[in-house]
Amino acid sequence: MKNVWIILLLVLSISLVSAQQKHAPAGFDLYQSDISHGKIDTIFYFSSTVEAERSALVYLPPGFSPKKSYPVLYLLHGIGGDEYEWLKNGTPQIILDNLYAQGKLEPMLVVLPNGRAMKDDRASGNIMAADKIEAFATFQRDLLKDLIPYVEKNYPAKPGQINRALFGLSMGGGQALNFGLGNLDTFAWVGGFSSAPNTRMPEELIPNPQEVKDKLQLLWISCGDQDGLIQITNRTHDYLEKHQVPHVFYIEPGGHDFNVWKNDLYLVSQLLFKDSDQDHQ
Ligand code: FER
Repeated sequence: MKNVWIILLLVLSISLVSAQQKHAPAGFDLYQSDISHGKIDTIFYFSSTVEAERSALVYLPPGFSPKKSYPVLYLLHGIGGDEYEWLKNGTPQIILDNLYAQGKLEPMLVVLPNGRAMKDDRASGNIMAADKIEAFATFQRDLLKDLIPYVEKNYPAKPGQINRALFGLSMGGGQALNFGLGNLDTFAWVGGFSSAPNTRMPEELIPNPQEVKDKLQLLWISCGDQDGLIQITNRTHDYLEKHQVPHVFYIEPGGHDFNVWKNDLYLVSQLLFKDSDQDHQ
């Protein structure tokens, strides 16, 4: 009988340690041929915002069935990227396939949009040009009025705020925080990875802390400890802490690159669309 208790205690302590693990294990982003794989669609939607046809990618989970319905994660790219950036450099399809194989994810659709809402939305020429930066702000309207309605009409997406997540890296992190916190009736799961200077100042971003507390399931802000933009994540965190808004604040080893963002996706994806119990930091 004593042995049973010792074994139980051991199992409990191991699971507690692994629950606190804050870094993806080796191999999390390596393709495995012997598991089920998701599928990537390219979609074309008419944007009334840009007055042009625009493209985005949709990753469907392994075992996807049009007879089921799924919550949706919108995952945004950075200033030098487009709808292919995550796929090429972050391999979300591999990271998520591996997590699905381990039963660690709630099945979801992942939409990879182009967050530069203008006619020429390629990351060419001067990516810092004023009109291109402006297009990252314009994308809010495209996302809300054009892309989300297209996705929800053409895919078996579960409707409602509770079934929409908005995350992004750098410029996309700023977009996710600005648009997500500015539209609390549309998104319930919001976060920025290494968010860029397009992130609104905290007082503007969260004018009503109580509403964020009431409406969000998850608010995540993370950044690499060697990232020159860390001050933006820190200032957001300081404000959230001051106003006692629950959020995950995660400073991890690394710079402004996909080593950090892949790890963020690995961690965040496991929290989405599940009962949340946010860290109070
Ligand atoms: C800036 C520095 C970085 C800026 C944007 C970025 C708009 C974005 C970086 C990225 O998306 O990786 O001053 O201003």
